[in-house]
Amino acid sequence: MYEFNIQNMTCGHCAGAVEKAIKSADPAAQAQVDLTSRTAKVQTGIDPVTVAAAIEKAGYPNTFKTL
Ligand SMILES: [Cu+2]
Repeated sequence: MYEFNIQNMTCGHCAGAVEKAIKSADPAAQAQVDLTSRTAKVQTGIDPVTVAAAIEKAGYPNTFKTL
């Protein structure tokens, strides 16, 4: 499980775009996107760097840590 801190995620549309980006990187990922804290908790079996890159490519620079 990883927690991503996501910049520029300011509305429901952004949260949807972030979730879509996560799923595009790993269709099997479980994602809980939280707009208020601008974070996403993600359960994934793939390299989190790949997930981070997909989120960034969608327009949301981010950092992540392992939970
Ligand atoms: Cu938005």
